[in-house]
Amino acid sequence: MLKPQRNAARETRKLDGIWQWQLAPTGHGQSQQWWNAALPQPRPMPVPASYNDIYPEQAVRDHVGDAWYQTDLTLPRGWQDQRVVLRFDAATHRASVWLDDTLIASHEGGYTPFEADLTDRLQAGRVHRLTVCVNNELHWHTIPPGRVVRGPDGRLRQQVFHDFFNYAGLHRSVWLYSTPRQAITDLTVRTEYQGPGGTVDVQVVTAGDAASVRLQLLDEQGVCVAQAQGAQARLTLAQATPWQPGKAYLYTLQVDSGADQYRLPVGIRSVAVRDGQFCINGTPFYFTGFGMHEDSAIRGKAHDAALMVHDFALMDWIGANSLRTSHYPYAEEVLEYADRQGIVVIDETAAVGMNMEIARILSGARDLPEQLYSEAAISAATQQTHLRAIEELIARDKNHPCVVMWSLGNEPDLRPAGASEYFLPLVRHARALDPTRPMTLVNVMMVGPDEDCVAPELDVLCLNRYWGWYAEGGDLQAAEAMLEADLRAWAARHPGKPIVITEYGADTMPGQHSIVPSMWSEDYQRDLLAMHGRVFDRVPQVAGEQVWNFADFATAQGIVRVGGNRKGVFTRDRQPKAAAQVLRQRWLAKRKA
Ligand code: GCB
Repeated sequence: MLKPQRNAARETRKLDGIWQWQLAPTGHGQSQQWWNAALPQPRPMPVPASYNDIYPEQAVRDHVGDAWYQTDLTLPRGWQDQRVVLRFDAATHRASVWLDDTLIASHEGGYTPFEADLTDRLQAGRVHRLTVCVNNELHWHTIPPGRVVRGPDGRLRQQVFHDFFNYAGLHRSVWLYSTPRQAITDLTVRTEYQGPGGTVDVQVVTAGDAASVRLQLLDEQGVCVAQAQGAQARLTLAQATPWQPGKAYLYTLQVDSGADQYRLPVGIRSVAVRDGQFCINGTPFYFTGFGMHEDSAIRGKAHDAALMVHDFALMDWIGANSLRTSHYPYAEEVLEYADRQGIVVIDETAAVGMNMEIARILSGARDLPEQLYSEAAISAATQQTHLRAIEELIARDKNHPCVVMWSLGNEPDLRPAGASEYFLPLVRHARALDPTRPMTLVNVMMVGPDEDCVAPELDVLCLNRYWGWYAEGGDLQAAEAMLEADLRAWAARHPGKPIVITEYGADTMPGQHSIVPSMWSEDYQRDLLAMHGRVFDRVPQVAGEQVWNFADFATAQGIVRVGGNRKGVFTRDRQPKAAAQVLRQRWLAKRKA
């Protein structure tokens, strides 16, 4: 799916700003047909934003159900003869959209875009009413899964099985954009770098005449270095400048179909797993960086350009070369920026929380179903939602050079019966959609190397490890031995597969100090991360380290969280904890090596 853009053939208009907004129980507004008129008792709500922290009210923060949004929509001058599309970059977790009294779109999944074609629906000079109902409920068949229960006082409560706050709303931009009627509707590029040359395979989907499509590849100076005619072509460069981690080079693919145009940044690079190493452009790559979250005060999960640029600057400062979009697809702007900055991305679906042991701890629920993979829990319906989530992720992000691996999910329990029947078809489907990128499914500590039934099908073993925190807490000496034995067992069981530690860390209260190893202190986090670095250096199969987490982030309330998850190397307002300096020394040294 192509991101809207402005060029000689296309226009864009963002509908971001202050919308009318009102909460309602699930289905209440539908039964009263709230799209037919102004919302009954609206309040102002910024878009994009999570609505949860905008008003200081528990009923808003912990709302379970629908959130209605409304604004005006007019056809911009000069768009009458164009194809006109309305696009939501993200509505969490699902949405229905009405133009005046007509339902024009519905979408499931909180972190990928969806569109409605409004061609010939908008009348010049008329003010149309745009109404959106966003629902935040998570159930067993949704991605991520969750459960809505009724509390003793009769109110609904959302139980989440994952460790981040269930922020909801219109999290990303809303666009109206125009294209010519014979539009370019999709574009796929696949690149290979074989120094000094490279290739760019292009496939264009257009409603117009495919034969008249003209492709030009421009270098950063705007000089055309390769061209071809037709909707499918290979562009070959005898001399190519590769896209490299920390040293991004972006060509521009200019597609001209006669009627329509599109300009796509293209990084020429190869990704492959070879001889147990993760190779970018044929050179072994070692991941340094973080599992992140889209999370900040007040705006919650909304995309914010200032925060993003600042976060990337902090990553550069600390020597990070990569991030994982834990635990859902991030805003496309993040991937575009990573493309430009040369930051390597592991791109993850929102499949997090398929694990009863963790769900019990995080949700406090004592009556969860006994069988994880069953009709009562993670079922064939969940698998269908998951499949669509994978399709939408790949459709959106396939052209980003920064994306070097797909992560199909985080920490599912793979021990119970039904796990391989659930996951293996997903791995195979994802591979068919994109055979060019390695595939992973992030492993949880409790599933050992012999129990992980999906690992044999994966290219890279991504392991989340909490030695020194959830196990051997406070005892770094024991943790060091356990971690090393653990990694060596994985290396022995799965030779030839690179291991990336995608999580390790310790909750840390800034300002807390201790001379002897003490959990929650800054000193403990610093020493725990340093200990992990020593172990990683001793296990040759380790191909990367991503600390959990970049910054402190909001979670549901509970007895294991103090004002959220505190494993950030930075605080939620992006101040460094003591561990930041230790990581910086290690990663800058690796960057130089
Ligand atoms: C994990 C999860 C992550 C949690 C983290 C923690 O294994 O993948 O979502 O936030 O542990 O801090 O417990």
